[in-house]
Amino acid sequence: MRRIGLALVVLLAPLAASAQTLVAADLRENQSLDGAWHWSVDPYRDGVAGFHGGPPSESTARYQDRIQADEAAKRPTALFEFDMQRSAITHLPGSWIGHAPEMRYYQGLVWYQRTFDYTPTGPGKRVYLRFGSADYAASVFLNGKPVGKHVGAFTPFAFDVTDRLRPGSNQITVGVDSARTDSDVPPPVTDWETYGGITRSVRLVTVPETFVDDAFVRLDKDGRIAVSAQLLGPQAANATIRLAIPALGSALEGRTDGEGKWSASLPAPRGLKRWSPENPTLYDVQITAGADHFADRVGFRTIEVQGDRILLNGKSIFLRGISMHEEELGKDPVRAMSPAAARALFAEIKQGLHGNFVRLAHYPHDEGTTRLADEMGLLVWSEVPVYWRVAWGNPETLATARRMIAENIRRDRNRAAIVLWSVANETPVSDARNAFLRTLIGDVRALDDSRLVTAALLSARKGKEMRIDDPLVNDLDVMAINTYNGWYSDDPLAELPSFTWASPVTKPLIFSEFGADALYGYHDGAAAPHKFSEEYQAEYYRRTLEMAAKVPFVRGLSPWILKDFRSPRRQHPVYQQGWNRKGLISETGQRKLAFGVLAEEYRRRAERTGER
Ligand code: GCB
Repeated sequence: MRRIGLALVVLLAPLAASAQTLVAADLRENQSLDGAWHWSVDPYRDGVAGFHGGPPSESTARYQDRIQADEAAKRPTALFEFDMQRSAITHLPGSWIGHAPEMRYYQGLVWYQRTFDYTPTGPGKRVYLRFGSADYAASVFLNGKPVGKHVGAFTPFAFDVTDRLRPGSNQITVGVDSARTDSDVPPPVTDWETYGGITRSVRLVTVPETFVDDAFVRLDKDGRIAVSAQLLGPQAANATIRLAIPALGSALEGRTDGEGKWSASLPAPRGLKRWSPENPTLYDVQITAGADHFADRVGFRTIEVQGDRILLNGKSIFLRGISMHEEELGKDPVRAMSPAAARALFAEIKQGLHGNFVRLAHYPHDEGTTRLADEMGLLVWSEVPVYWRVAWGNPETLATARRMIAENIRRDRNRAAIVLWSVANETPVSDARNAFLRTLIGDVRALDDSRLVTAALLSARKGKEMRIDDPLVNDLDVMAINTYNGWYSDDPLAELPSFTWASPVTKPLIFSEFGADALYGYHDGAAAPHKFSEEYQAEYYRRTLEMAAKVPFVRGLSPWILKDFRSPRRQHPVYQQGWNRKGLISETGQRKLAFGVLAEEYRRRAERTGER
């Protein structure tokens, strides 16, 4: 059990509601709670437990439903050692590392509070309080009462608060704790910044009492449009339910089973325009059940593997990609990835690099980002932060990873752009790790049989022979390898093209990472340029691309990385200053020389395959 967990879970146990994902909640009727919130730092977690354990005292429990100043005026002897209503104000979503200079390296508990007005929508409705995500563990209180808790930084969660809301002013308090232990996912050491706090939108979402909680609509392997829906609520069982795609003239009607589930399919109409990066056609999809009208925008395409090729809509495709963290452009990012911020980065990939693919590393990104990929026509690799030193033998860790992967897939499986679910990144082979990852792979396949499963693996090396000798390749559809010869090794760059790759199976391979740091503006005109210069990075790209072009089963590339990103591990005072400099653009968006090298490679590839 995590540190803040214990006291809080005990406190919440009788009242905690289980969290719902609420698929396509961003398109439902909602009241945004983004904007101004008070915040208060609580490094010793006094708001969670008293100093001898047990519940916190009145003087420290931040979530009490009262105005401290009024209370203090009424009771001269009342003691409060906090005052949320007079604490500093910030704008959410966005990590606390930008709230104040002293918060820059803070990892721990922070409390947030705001009030909002609520007008009851009448009977027959339910209201959910939904967070896009909170990093890492969040405990939510409404009008002084606990409503639930969520662990994991990158997936949404929603609590039914219908009975907790009151007409007029309501008070919401959230304790967010960013500290992670070795049994968390990801564990404490990563190569990116922990953006503690509420980094995605908070909304009140109103639905009818019985509503479509989950709906998965896709083109299945047999070329049929398939739907699987789940109703929730008192009328969920044996209910009439309809699917309509008006622009295609398609409609289906059926009945849910005793558990509120409905699955059906219909032949894809002739007029269906398949989704692709060149023609990212999306259709309005509606599901009606009782009083509920569920809406989503869905693209239809197939993705499959044949031998060592990847087929999109039955046609072989090469993934011209790049990796990306969830970090907006600018000198002081706070992981506030608005649609505009995501669009600016995607434009660099689509128009700048002539790319058709993005690896959204190393965790689920904002749902607005994956929606944008659907709209702009960028194929997506989506992953969970099962990264480096995971506690493979710990059943709680496995449970966390399984929940994360399920939350991610449920949230996003209507996004045609997503073609690959990845279960892990750079995890050394062991029996415990293999078993852990096989469980995740099984979960992915059970939740979504319309996409490909991959994982970024390590490779073995003997001289210039590179081998993929990870038993997990047998379980994956697509192999992926991160390779850094010439950066983390001192191989001369001129030798990289003569490296060879051998695979134990006939499957497509993606080089899911390769890269070299370069400080924008640092030039080295020497014949053998130094590491960290733009020239070294450009030459590294030329030579690595040459090598990749010689491997016949390479079907995609997502080099590391589009933009320089914050990483506390990277402290070279001249070149890094807390940033991983492997970006093709700097943190403020200036293109380095290597950007042009990759853009030219992708332009030529796209021209050759007639994809532009
Ligand atoms: C990797 C990791 C990535 C790092 C990168 C690097 O292999 O997957 O998270 O940031 O290397 O820059 O070393």
